[in-house]
Amino acid sequence: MESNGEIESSLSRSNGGEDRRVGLIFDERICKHYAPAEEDHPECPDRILAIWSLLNSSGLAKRCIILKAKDVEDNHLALVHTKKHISLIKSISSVNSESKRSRLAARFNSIYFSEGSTEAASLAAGSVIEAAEKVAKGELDSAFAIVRPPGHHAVEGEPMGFCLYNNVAIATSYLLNERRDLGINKILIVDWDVHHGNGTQKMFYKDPRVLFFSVHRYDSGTFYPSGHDGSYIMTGEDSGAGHNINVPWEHGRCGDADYLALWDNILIPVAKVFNPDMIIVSAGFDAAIGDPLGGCRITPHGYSIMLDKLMEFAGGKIVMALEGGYNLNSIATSAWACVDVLLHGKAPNVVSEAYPFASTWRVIQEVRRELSTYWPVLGGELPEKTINKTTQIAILSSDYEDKTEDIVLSVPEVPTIEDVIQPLSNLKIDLDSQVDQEANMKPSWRSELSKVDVWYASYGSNMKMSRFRCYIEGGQVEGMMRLCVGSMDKSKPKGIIWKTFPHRLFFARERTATWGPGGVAFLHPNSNVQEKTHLCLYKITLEQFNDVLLQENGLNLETSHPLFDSAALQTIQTEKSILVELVQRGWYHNVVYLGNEGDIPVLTMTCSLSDVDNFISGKFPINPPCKEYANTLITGLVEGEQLSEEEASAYIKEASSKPL
Ligand code: Q9C
Ligand code: ZN
Repeated sequence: MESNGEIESSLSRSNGGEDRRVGLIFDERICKHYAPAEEDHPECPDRILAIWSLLNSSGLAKRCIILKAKDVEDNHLALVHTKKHISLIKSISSVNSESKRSRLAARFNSIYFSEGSTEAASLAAGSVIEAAEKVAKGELDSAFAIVRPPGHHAVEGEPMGFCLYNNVAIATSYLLNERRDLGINKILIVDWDVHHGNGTQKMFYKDPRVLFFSVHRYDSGTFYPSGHDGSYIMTGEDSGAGHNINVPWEHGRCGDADYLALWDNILIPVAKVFNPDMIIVSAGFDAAIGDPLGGCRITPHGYSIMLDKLMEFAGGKIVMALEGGYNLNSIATSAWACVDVLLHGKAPNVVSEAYPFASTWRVIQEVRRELSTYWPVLGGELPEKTINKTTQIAILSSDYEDKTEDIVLSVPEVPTIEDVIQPLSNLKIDLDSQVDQEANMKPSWRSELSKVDVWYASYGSNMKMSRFRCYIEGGQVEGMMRLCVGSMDKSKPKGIIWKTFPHRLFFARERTATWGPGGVAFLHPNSNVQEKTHLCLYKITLEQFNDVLLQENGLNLETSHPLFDSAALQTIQTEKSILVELVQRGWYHNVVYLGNEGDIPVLTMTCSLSDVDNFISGKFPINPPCKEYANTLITGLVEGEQLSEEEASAYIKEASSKPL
């Protein structure tokens, strides 16, 4: 038995004993596993340093119980790995030429070795065991093993996908097989790494004591580790039938709304029935927003809600083990958000305005159907009104407070790295050079997106050519209360055409910075055959489209990332609309795809469906446009030879008065 005294004495709480006992395992020796210098590998030692630095500088680490890493014992490795695999990993430290190690590593899928790999792998596996054992004993309420190399791709007989030993599987097996005395008989493994946990799945595929849940990008079996092991039809075998749950996203860009829909409609209901004695999280942070490999969009706040929802099980006995995650800022802030939840067991309560993708509901329904024979709680269709709220990818946002400006830009409640990492001085991340680059040169997204054409479809004041030109060339026309900066690329539209679309035009909000008091135009994001709205289409580049989107939402053009990139352009053609989360507080943050003109996609920007709900309920005001604004629209329609002046006035009047 470990002495409780040792742990108690290392406790130092900053908030009067309200914190739960959270263990953190960190050990610098784990940095001795690194890729050959010329490789510039994403799975690098800085990952754990970034997390550790932020936990310290933010003050969270000192509220936790810090534990040193422990080496794994051979017999514990042997619970899930073959003798051959174990001796391979152990042999690496004695292979002392880099070229020999490279040749050895090349025999495996996505693996590198350094001289210190043996030690790091041993410490990673040993630490997750240590964390799990202390939580099982009740010496800790929960723990986070900040370890690498990661583990969930490693299979019985070989390393794979940056993983040497399967750390989580080893700890799980250890508790279930070697420490029956601790009373942990059922373990839920939640693998939220963006990649499928193929190794872990295999190890417990027939084991009913383990409920393995993995949510990952699948992309029809093309996303790493590729193949069909990550399919939802893989539900477990023999007595483990039903105890393997895969949720395979069809594409990237999934964010908080998608993951929360999944939590609420699959994971949490099943966890209630399974009633685990402990939860082990394969906590990769490569589904985080900003990750270079994942392409998903979970915010730190999203992670905190996902984790918080798990806290109601097993008396909060949660062990987190780091897996992937390759953007240093993203993994540090995500880990920070998780530790914060472990400490007080409550995620900040924020109302979600966002809806999942249509494809997310599709996947959730498929998984529910597949598993409902094992988990009756998943039986029955989801309510129409739930699954109809779709198509928008987004993050959580707070309520609109300020209704007096076009945009309400306030401090986001999710801390950015700038909010929390600023005080870090001992961190060797090359943040500065990145910032310099962004300040001095045109970011590369601009030249990339300047090669792509889109039709930007306008239904408001931009129908008037001279007004729209302010967004391209910069300027201010009659009735406008402020100057537009214009786009970076000031070249004229390559074409202009008019079309009508079956979407409702309406006017809402109280006043705008540009036009003063009165509502501004919105297009209902959903189509309706009863409606016929005139839109003026400008053929501009995707780069210019981004600059229009930025200006419409009151943002600065000096942005290091596009709001709407080529991937978004791909996605929107199946999803119909995309909520641009970076401008979630802007009014025109919903980009809607209206079809193709020739072979060029037609895009417009409007409010989100949830805003429409708020306009209907009266939470946000509906208002006719002010005179100057209405006149701009009318002259736009007249100059464009779409309607006579009388017809145009009647058209605007109808849109301003007809109930939504
Ligand atoms: N074309 C983890 O996140 N990618 N592993 C290889 C080869 C490997 C990710 C791409 C990604 C492994 C733990
Ligand atoms: Zn991963």
